[in-house]
Amino acid sequence: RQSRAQSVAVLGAPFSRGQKRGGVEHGPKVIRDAGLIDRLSGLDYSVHDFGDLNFRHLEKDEPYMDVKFPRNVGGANKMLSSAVSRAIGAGHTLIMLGGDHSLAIGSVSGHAQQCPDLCLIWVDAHADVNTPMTSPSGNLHGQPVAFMLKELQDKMPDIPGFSWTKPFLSSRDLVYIGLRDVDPGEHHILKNLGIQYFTMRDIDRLGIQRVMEVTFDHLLSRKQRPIHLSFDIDAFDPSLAPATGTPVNGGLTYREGIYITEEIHNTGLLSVMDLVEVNPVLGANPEAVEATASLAVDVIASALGQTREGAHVSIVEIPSAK
Ligand code: B3U
Ligand code: MN
Ligand code: MN
Repeated sequence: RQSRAQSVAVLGAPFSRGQKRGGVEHGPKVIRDAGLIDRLSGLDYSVHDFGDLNFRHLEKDEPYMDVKFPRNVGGANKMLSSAVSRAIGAGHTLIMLGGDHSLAIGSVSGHAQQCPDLCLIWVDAHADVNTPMTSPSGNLHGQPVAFMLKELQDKMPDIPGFSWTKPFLSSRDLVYIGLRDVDPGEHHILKNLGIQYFTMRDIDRLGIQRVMEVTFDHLLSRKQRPIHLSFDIDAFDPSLAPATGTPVNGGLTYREGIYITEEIHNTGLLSVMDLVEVNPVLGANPEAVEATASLAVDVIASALGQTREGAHVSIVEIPSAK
């Protein structure tokens, strides 16, 4: 099919310093082990697995104010940003496998270097828009969006490790879906900047179909432009995605999650997708880890065009009986 991007790149980012729990750096491995590459190849893409980035660990990395591991997070994201920019420049649709959600700083900024008019759909239980001053934890995976937003520029201190990046996104170019654990400072930012967001309560009220309609209306009605989908696996209900660092009850059902990615695929505009926060160490047993990783593969495949109704791209004719 002519309208489909023919080439998908997969890039692993085994990184966990955006939060305190070890194990999320193994996300890329368990998602690949759950069959990601074969699933994407089966969708008639040419799949380029770029492997995993090799992040340098910096021993000396004192907290800055309360911000943990600023130089490690900054350095990893700088490296990721250029890798994403290169892949998009080469014409691939890119799947970035985390790692924790601080990696979105590099992923979205690298994407924006090539596509300055991109819009961002953030699917997450959390808003991840704390500034270093509002953050209750000091964890950078709760702050990536604050690094991107132009409107927060003068609220952000100069954090060591981040001199390479500048805010590049307007608050009107961002939509959240799935929120249910928002800190007071974050809520103030959402309201004050007039950011479009859909909490789980909004999904209860409107239904996921209407939520996606309003999302695209908000982001695409003036012009068609590349979509960056940043998907935190903890957007799903913990019964479906138990192997993650900060599960919150009352999350997306399987069908709501898949509907989101199906609709994003149907726009024909998906350019980069992050899939983050799968932490195999936090699964209660191997089954919990496999369920979470296999859900990650399902939601990626769906974003790239796997349908529930099936498809017959490789079948030209009904096989003849004679
Ligand atoms: N909002 C809290 C908790 C949190 C954010 N993102 C995750 N957890 N995964 C914070 O630390 O900023
Ligand atoms: Mn997140
Ligand atoms: Mn989250």
